[in-house]
Amino acid sequence: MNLNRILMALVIPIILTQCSDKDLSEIIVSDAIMYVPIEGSPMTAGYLTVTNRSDASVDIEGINCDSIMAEIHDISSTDTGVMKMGKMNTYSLKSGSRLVLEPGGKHVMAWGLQQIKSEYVDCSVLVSDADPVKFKFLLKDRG
Ligand SMILES: [Cu+2]
Repeated sequence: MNLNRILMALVIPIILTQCSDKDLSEIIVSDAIMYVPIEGSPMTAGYLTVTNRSDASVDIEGINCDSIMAEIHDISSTDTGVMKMGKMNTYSLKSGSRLVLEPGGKHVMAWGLQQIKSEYVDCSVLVSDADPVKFKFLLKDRG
């Protein structure tokens, strides 16, 4: 995982904000990268940061991508120390705080990327009682 962290640090952050009069335009997605799947693998992982610059808490409910299937996953360990992952429950993101998805922790799991030939994948973070926050994952090869 160390190599992944080094690669993450080298990626130029992509900050995509939406032009909107709503306060929730202050939900910012940054550093969104997704790894191209290893050959023969149906799935891959993506990482991003969601920052809440609005004055209110917001509930992050998940993710939706136009061309692939994706879920936000959380990691937990059982009593016997076995790591498990599953779909993240609704996450309350307080005003002024960040939700960081990074290797070894919460992450985006994606399926169906094999056919994608473009450099980016269009996705949205789903926020309760608000429009989805659109952003683009930059596709990266695993180094
Ligand atoms: Cu996962």
